[in-house]
Amino acid sequence: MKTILSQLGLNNTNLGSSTGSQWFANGTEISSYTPVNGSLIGTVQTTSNDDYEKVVATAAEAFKKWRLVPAPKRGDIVRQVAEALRENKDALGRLVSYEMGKSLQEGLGEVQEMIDICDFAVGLSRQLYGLTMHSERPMHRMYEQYHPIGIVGIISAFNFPVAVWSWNAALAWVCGDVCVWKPSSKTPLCAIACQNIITKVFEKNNVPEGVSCLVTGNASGDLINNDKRIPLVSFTGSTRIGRHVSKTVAERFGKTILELGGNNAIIVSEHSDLNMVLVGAVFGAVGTAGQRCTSTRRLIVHESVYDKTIETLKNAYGQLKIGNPLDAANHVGPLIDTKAVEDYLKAIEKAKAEGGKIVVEGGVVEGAGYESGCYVKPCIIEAKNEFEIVQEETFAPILYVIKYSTIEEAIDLQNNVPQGLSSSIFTNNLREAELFLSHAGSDCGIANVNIGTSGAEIGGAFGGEKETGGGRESGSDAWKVYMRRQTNTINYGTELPLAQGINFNI
Ligand code: UN1
Repeated sequence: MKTILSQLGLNNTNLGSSTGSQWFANGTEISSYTPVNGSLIGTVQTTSNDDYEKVVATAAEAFKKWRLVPAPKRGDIVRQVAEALRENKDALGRLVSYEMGKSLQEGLGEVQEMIDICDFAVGLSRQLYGLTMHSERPMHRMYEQYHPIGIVGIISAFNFPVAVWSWNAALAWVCGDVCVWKPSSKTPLCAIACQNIITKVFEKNNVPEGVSCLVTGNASGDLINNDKRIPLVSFTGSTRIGRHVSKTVAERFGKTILELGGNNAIIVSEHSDLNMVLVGAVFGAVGTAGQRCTSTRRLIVHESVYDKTIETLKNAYGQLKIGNPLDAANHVGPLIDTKAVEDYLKAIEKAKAEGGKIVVEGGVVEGAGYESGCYVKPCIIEAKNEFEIVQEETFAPILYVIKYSTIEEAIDLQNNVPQGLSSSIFTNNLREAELFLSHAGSDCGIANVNIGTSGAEIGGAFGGEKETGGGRESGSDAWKVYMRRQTNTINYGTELPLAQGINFNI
């Protein structure tokens, strides 16, 4: 790990506020411990109010220059960011795995998502299309343009410590915006490593100081939320904090992109291919130790295949290896910290108290190799959808299994939670699949057929409805939120006819 940390420019003590080449350090210190073995990886000096001022003032100046760089040129720089990420994929993937605790495969996958979104953004930099419209008046032309919006505040979560930032930053940069990133205080080193990678590329291209900024420490989050100089805040995290971010930013008429909790379900139809269900459901429930927004939390199973599905799952869970996520033999790594372990244990107790039946026993794993106290057993509980605990998102590998009889009932159960991020159905029945995707089907931002709930590709817009917050990031036309839209009407005639046929004679 030592060589990896030095390759990524990380020391024992790191500065946590940056505008690019410049770093500031006047704040308090936070320590980053790995959940892998509980040891200290390094400390970070967080952002003081003064540091924050310097960062945002530099970002505001940088925006004035960056917005004038032609979009395809900005895209070319993002292309080089993708190259730098390719070179650092292994090191950064390992750091993600070590600091956050996800398996190395998933750590590498996360860096791949960063590369993919950069590639996407490069193409986008030659598009950013607006429409042209036909004017109702003679010798008039109408069209719309998308202009850069300004400073984008990005507040990201520990579970995807690098990818979610890149979804925002890569798009924002090609759109002509500058970014101020506040990463999770649980994974600050991943953020500093990214800033180091970016800075090298930006310096080489004489990108103005302040196009990519970093602030750390939880106080910085609220400074961003309240900052009128920041027209857009993209927040990923819990519904509870998201509600606060949403209100605070709305109060000053800022815009938000909210990616909040999920309570994602897979419907297992009697017409499904159970082998496929197995991979989708088990990866969905235990991947990233159940700490993805898209993790599978509920399995809604048709009564005719219920017992068989449970048996198959039990067998699969019996094979799962829990342990050091950097060891490729292990499937399940640790939770992020011991507080998350407490929440996991409480959720299991609550499910039992509400009448849940344990199918696969949970618990904390102890002994050699598990000294951090963060390793837990993925568990399965038979439950009812209306249980209070089933209605909540617990960021841990707990899978609730629920029985259904008709497809309409299954869709109702799937929709009947406060969150609306990801959903899926496993079926080979065309009618069921189409019903699930129809207006009367899943109410989520993501609805899949014969694919699990997690592992979305970057090409689609990512996000969800209801308490998930309604934001969309990543692919499709999610870029539009990072720009301000302007409608332009041009009169190239010699008369000034008014719209709506209004006569105004003077
Ligand atoms: C998240 O958990 O915040 O779809 C993002 C997925 C990943 C992204 C998850 N591509 O599971």
